[in-house]
Amino acid sequence: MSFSIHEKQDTIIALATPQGVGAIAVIRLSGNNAISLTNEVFKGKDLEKQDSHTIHFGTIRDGDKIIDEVLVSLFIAPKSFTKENVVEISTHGSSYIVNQVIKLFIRKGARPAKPGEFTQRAFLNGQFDLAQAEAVADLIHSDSEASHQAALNQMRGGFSGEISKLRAELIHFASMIELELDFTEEDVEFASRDDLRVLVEKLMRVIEQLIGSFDLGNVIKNGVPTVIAGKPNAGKSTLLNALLNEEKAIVSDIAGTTRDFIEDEINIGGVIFRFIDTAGLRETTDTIEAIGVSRTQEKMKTASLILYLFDLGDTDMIEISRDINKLENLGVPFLKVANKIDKADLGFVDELKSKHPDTIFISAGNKENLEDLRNRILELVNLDKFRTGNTIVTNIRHYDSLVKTRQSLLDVLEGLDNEITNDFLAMDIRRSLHYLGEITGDITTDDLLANIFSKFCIGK
Ligand SMILES: Nc1nc2c(ncn2[C@@H]2O[C@H](COP(=O)(O)OP(=O)(O)OP(=O)(O)O)[C@@H](O)[C@H]2O)c(=O)[nH]1
Ligand SMILES: [Mg+2]
Repeated sequence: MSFSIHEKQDTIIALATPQGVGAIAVIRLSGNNAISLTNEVFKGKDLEKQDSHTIHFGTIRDGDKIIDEVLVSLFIAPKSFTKENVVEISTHGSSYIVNQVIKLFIRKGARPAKPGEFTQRAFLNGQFDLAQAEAVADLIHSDSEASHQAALNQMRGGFSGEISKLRAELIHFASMIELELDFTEEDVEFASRDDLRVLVEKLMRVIEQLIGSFDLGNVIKNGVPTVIAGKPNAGKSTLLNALLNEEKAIVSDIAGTTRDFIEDEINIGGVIFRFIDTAGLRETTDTIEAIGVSRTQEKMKTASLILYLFDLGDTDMIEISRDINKLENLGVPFLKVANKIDKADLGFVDELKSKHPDTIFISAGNKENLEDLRNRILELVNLDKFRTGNTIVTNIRHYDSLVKTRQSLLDVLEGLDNEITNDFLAMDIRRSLHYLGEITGDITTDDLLANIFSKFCIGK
């Protein structure tokens, strides 16, 4: 999907609200002719004589036939989202009406918008930079407080503003150094190497911090991968179901019930956790169960958090200590969760409390003490960063460009240390500028744009 010059001038139309029945539906048009086209089918005031940011009541007519009574909002270029003429038509929320109105406009010369085309136009017309445009998509798709915050920070300027500023300073150095190349005979220095180093080091600090935020960002966007692991029959599937409030996984008293892993998302305190119920860990001769067990071990390695679940009536202290030891060696944060408190031996519970005071006692079957478990899970994930409004990188594309920027900045620093010739120094700086520009959209290719905007939904 790339746009020809001609397509960029079309007036585009799409439903901006979700498909289906609702109280109202909003149809959006953008382009030079958005207002004149609407005027052709609208009976009410003459829209071409109205001010920007005004709303008008009237009817949409196909010839003599009234399709609907509507409200038309006008946004005259450049004071609109796309910086083009924009019209928003609020109709009654029936898909029949919406289809009739859109068809009518297409007959009059508008064109159905492609996915993300409104946002792409906004970007191309300088409404915001690329990182902000991508944040619009994230914002629409965010389904938890945490991902919403991250997207909002990014959309409102976030890190791209700071990067743009530093990039502009670096451009200045690049051109000074390139200028020196023209004066090789004379021994002139337009760009202070010390100042350049200070700037590059400052950039490095910003970049490092952003790179560091990516792990957290990723977790916020995709959910914290949390594996429930333990022996067969510990109650792992029961716990998953209890947390989900839904009978998602099969529960039975047959050891080895779960073989493939089952996962689902749960929102705890505004953070999405991706819970993964796994095959119980034991030595087994059953081939399929054995595959399940090895998958469990793989999942545990990549998890952000493990809930180590054991049956109080079926696990002795030696086993528990051995399992905990293994988990500590694995290096993934974990919680010790003792299940089936409802039928536990109280002596054993006391012993466990003194040996492992941080154990959480629950009954998955009776949904007992799950609130405590949820709180402890939330505590383990350090989310203070996003709450303080810090910028967090959630986008793999940005991460990739940041890592490449870091490398080329390191090359610049190394070049300064080794007093390499100006032409090489200029090249390393240009490379850093290129990768920085990829983040803010100062450097774009059609492929890159197509890739980003095709992920949007139509109407956005
Ligand atoms: N009394 C009691 N029974 C429970 C509790 N939680 C689970 N059970 C029972 O323990 C048995 C095993 O539960 P599952 O959830 O299937 O256990 P699992 O860990 O998923 O087992 P596998 O999939 O075989 O690894 C079932 O009969 C559950 O009803 C609990 O809190 N109290
Ligand atoms: Mg199970």
